[in-house]
Amino acid sequence: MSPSSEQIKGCLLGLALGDALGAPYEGGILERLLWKMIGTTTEGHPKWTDDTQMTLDLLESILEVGELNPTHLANKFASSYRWRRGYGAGTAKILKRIKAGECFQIAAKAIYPNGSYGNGAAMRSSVLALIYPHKKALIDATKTSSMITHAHPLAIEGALLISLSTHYLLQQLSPTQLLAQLNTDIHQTALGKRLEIITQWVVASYEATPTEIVHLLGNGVTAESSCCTALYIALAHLHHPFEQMLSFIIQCGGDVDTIAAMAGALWGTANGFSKLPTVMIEDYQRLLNVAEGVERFSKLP
Ligand code: RVK
Ligand code: MG
Ligand code: MG
Repeated sequence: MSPSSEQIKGCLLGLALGDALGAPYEGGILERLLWKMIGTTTEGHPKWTDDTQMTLDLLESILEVGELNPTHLANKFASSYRWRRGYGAGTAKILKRIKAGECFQIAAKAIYPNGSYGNGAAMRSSVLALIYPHKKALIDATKTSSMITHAHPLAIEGALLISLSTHYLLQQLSPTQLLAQLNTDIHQTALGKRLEIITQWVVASYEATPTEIVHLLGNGVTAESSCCTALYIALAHLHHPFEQMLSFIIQCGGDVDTIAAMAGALWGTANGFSKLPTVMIEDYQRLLNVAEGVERFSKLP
């Protein structure tokens, strides 16, 4: 079944809101000072970062071509790159190499020989569940779109963890059912161990504190230290307001924009667009237009 308009807009706008509203709290004092200077549009709206930019690139590339074409997507990622969006250092180098003409297969392993294990593939993967309703196709698309910048197995499994979680939320699985499914989907030990912790907390209806979350799941820029964090926080806040989830993520600190983008996409998918806060952020209308494009695309025979 195709996702509803509420689910599509909820996922994309939830991601962008998490990113834009989380960005001022990301990183240390220097990052925050810089974002204070460059993180607002001329109309006074919060700007989003690389998380939303790469998600828009991914959707716009699929809508333009009619399918996921990794070469087209790699070029789109490269031409959208601007340092002001706060890209990870490795991804920035890869995108510059692609822009200079190197093929993405070589560029993706030019910085780290096994590829990046950052969370940059996971942060953009939730929306693939809106395009690919069948699990096998979703897994293939998640791997293909991740490999362009994040070839490391941990980054790819982090991306799968987020895209498959979105898939299960679209099917309205409960948190316990979702985690039971994910436990059979995820094979990387580092993520599997964290999934076990989340499952114990959810099954026992235990509300973990920010200190416990940071200590046991992480709040960093790697897929390993952020994907399970975002998933747990989203599941723990499914029946609470978006703003409450966001302030919890801010308390956890670290890579706030990306944890909020991933959790925001999951929360928005489960609760729908109408439940999101009505806060204006950069290019709000463009985000809605892309969501409408996805809705038309998902209804095509
Ligand atoms: C602040 C060694 C590796 C590695 C490997 C480390 C922005 C590097 C975005 C690298 C995202 C960092 C976030 C991030 C990440 C990765 N060996 N070290 N194989 N793989 N690292 O550059 O696109 O927020 O220190 O690929 O994943 O919003 O700089 O970036 O939240 O992890 O940065 O990995 O974005 P990158 P990314
Ligand atoms: Mg970012
Ligand atoms: Mg980030």
